[in-house]
Amino acid sequence: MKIYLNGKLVDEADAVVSVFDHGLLYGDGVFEGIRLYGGNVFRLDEHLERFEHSARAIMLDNPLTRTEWSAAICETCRANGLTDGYIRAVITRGVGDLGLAPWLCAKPSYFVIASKISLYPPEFYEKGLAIVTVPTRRVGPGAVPATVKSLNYLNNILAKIEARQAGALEAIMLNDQGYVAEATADNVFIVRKGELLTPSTSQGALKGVTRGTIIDIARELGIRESEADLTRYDLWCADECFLTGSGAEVIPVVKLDGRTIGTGEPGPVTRRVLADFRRRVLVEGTRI
Ligand code: PXG
Repeated sequence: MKIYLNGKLVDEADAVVSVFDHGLLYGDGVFEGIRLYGGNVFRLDEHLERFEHSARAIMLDNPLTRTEWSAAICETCRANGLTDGYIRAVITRGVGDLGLAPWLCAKPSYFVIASKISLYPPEFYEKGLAIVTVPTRRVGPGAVPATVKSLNYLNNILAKIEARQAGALEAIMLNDQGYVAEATADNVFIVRKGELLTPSTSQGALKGVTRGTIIDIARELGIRESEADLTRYDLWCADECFLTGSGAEVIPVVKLDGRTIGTGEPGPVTRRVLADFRRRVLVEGTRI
């Protein structure tokens, strides 16, 4: 596998970063997870905009322009002969001292990995997931904003472990006020009386690219949609529920905290948006 590292393509074995890199020492950096479908990078511009915003929010110099990132991502896909896969773009604060001081890191490190990802076994797209709410919370707006896709995923990782300990594949995370924020690497939607509802970013949700795609799909299909403050009760008593993310795409949720959601099977609105999402990823995108 070829990796794009600090401006050039190198062999995987040579794609190494220093133990003094602050991305490793402190989780000081940002990333994007992007999908490639049939030789098209899905919503690349939106991912790169979020990437820029994440970097700006943590005052991290972005070493490449949007055009340069786009070229680097496409080049890495081509170099690996990929037509379908998962792309990870990362910027770290770079190599520094054993102290927090980011200003002592001379220059950011940056890289692109183009590979494969498989998140949930296919049968769960048919029958839906049974998930749980976990104790670990999404951070509030007073900390690093949840809209920053930073290299520190420990809250989400703890949530994932807690879900697994409860026998579930995924978790609902609440914010510090107890409102539903999102899942560990996915946004959450419910359907209530035909309307799609999803938490706003101010409740601790990442501004997911897939979430944005679902909102676009809903508008095109004439399905009412809006952002809403949701509690666990709203999810338990929803007609339908599903999660969205670049990895998971659109995955139905049929049970939360032991309560069956709706009929206990993926519902009609979920199936409709899932089908349209799958159609759309094949026709939209940036040719590599
Ligand atoms: N919330 C969080 C916390 C995420 O990390 C999403 C929502 C969904 O956003 P997008 O833009 O993907 O619709 C994410 C995305 C991985 C992986 O490597 C993580 C994500 C996406 C793809 C793969 O586990 N997170």
